[in-house]
Amino acid sequence: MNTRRVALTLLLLATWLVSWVGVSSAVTLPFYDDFENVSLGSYPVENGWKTWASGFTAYVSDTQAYSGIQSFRLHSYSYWPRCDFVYLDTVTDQLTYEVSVYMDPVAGRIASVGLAHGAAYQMLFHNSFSIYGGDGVVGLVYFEGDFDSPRLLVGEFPIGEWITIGAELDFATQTASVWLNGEVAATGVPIQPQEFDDPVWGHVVLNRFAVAESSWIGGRTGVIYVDDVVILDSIVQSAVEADVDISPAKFNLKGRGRYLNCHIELPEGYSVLDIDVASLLLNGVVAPAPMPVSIGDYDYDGVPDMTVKFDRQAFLSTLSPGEQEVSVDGCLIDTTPLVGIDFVYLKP
Ligand SMILES: [Ca+2]
Ligand SMILES: [Ca+2]
Repeated sequence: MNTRRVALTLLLLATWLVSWVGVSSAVTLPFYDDFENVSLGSYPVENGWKTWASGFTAYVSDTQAYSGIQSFRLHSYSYWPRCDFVYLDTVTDQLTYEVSVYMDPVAGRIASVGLAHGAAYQMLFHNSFSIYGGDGVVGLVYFEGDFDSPRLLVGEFPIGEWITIGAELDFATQTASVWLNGEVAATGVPIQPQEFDDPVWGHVVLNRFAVAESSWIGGRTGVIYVDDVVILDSIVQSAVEADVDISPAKFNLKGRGRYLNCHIELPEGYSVLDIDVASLLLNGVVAPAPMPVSIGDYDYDGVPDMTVKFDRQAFLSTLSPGEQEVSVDGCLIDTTPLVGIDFVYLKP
């Protein structure tokens, strides 16, 4: 089964997890919010969130959490939804979002998650998920893309459990892949373009990402919790896992040698000739030395490897004494991400 887990990929690319809000009112992409940095009981304004429909309340709570101990709690009011959003600083040709949602276990709940635009008193969702509490036991998740296509049943889930929903929107082809709890439910789903003319609302630009509790319809109120919001200005490609061997494997601060060797093998179906050498980083910061790479089979296992040289001192400055994991990441020439790890020892 094809799977997607943006959050896991993000952990591998952890360097920018703090790229929150700039001085403008829009959030920069990639955007990530786990609501752990917000004071309990406060509105997450510092992370870029804005209120569209005030419902009853919205604040960061520790009643439920998907990550850490806090999440964003939205509570609708009778006859009035609760809707909160972030402005996106750019509307790109590709956009991925993933969100974890917990719905309060009462029948009849409705939540919306996705791109949106504000019109009159409503926030209209597009390329978005609708989550229904159903009978309070089994919930249903739908995705709604372009206006002409029927909504898509993404899957069911047990009420009382967190779900993680996500979509990769490719505006160039006007199609999406959507998933629930890491399982891809559909690909090639027709979607609305990032800008279009609506017969009622005029020119619409999908530059907001919104979440809403909407079971206010009919005078009820409801609660949802939202956590681990991820918005990327690209489509996440599954990374190629490289087999990495750093030599030497033991380092001494007083040791000699200007360079170290990093041997990289790729899984079957990939060629080391396709590695974008300039994209490689050791421990997220050390770029390859300006030396030619070599292709061979240094470990005689029949699998071709590429040997890339890195500056030894620059690498040592990223180490701490003892045994430790070292990361290698980068991409192939076609931009497919590449990740790998090895272990080295630094003599204390
Ligand atoms: Ca959290
Ligand atoms: Ca080899």
